[in-house]
Amino acid sequence: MLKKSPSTHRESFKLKRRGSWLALAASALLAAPAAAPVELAAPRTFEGDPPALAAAVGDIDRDGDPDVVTGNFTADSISVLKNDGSGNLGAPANFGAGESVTAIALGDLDGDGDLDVVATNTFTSYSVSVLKNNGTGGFSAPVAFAVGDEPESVALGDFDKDGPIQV
Ligand SMILES: [Ca+2]
Ligand SMILES: [Ca+2]
Ligand SMILES: [Ca+2]
Ligand SMILES: [Ca+2]
Repeated sequence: MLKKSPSTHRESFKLKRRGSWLALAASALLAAPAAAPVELAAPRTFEGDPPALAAAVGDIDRDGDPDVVTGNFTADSISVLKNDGSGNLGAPANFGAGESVTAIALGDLDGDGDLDVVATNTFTSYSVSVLKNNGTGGFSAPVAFAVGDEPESVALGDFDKDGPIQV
């Protein structure tokens, strides 16, 4: 019976390894051509309903591209700036969101598939307001829920793991 000597075995193992390293290097080169220049476009500015203290990104109108929502402290509102699909944002559509918005979060609170907005109301209200998405990026009047002193941030999650999202 022919038996491979340990050294031959090691040689073939080395060769196999070298082969896979070469393949790896080749695929890395193919995946990221070193000569491709990275160009950053000049920043563009889109305005909400100033001053906007908070911003969140999500596909508000469910057309596949990410839109921007701002929370507007002085205007007591949120602004929805829809993405035209090429990274340009449209004029802000403003929706009342309760007094002195300092933070916002997006999530499907009512489980109908679209992103709703939760906004914190801070200056005198100490509440969070929920604005429901009508499916195309329009929002209902805010419904406020009292919370503790001066909420300055908000997070959404299914804290009790029963499906629906809590604030
Ligand atoms: Ca969108
Ligand atoms: Ca769009
Ligand atoms: Ca929803
Ligand atoms: Ca909805």
